Amino acid sequence: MKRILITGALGQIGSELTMKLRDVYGADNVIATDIRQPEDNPVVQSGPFAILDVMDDKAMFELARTHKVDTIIHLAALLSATAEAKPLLAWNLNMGGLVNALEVARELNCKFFTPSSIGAFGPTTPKDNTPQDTIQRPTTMYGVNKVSGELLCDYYFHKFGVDTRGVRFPGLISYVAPPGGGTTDYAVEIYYEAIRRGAYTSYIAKDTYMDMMYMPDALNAIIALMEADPAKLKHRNAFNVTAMSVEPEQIAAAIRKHIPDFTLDYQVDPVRQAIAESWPNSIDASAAREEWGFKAEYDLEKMTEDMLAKLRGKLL
Ligand code: AKB
Repeated sequence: MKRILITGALGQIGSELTMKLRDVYGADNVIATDIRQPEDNPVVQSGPFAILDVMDDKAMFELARTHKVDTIIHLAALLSATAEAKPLLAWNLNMGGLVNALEVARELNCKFFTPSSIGAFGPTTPKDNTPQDTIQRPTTMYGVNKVSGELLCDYYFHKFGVDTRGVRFPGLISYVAPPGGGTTDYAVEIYYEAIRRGAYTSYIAKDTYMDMMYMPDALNAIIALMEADPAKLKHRNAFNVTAMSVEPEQIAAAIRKHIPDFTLDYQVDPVRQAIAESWPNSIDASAAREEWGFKAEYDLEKMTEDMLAKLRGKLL
């Protein structure tokens, strides 16, 4: 990766990935784009930035061509709960944006990364230690988009030779930019509310296990996969990656080691609970470990300590 175009650069992943890639590859070599341009944002201030609607294929092509990019990281997408509320918009944006970005990668011979998700699995998928290659019959629009996206990326690799790579991200926990419209967002909100008021009301029920990962591990995973020797990749779109499988009470217990009187109660949202129940409890990341050395540094305890320290600095 030498000159990189990022879509959705102001989202949860993009806000941190852009800064990290600018550190590693040089600020001028990372062209950040999003549909809005808030002037006071570090992503906008720290290097090249352009407004881009990913539905505008010509604008995307022109930006990539004029900046001579060799890598596209396509992040712009609606998350699971929003996609369930607006399924047609989700189909149009998630699939339309992806095919536009793949076409630009094909025409300009770019490497390509886009994230898939644990949402690409469904109720008939084996729930525990979900294998890399298994049944994928998701019952959400987001999941339908993610499976279709994985297949489309594989298609562009086999048919046109585009160097497409991806991971199935679990819920990502971060203190920089909030996620929006996801099912796993509770696992971020719980930390903010622990600092703000020492209490949280979870919309996900007790005992609902989902995979999670701290953002620094997610960023390292993207870079490691994109830098991996292609000869070693048996899979491409997309690798299971995870750092922990947790349910709300376990996060609360980890928080109580730092905030002893933290309280957790529940007001379950049936829509997001149903989505969570259709996803795996835990996924198997051994293919990612074997093929490109994936490794997560943060477990629940280490992540909780860092999240709370960073949020104290940010919110208090
Ligand atoms: C969501 O909850 O929609 C995302 C995801 C797991 O893909 N965080």
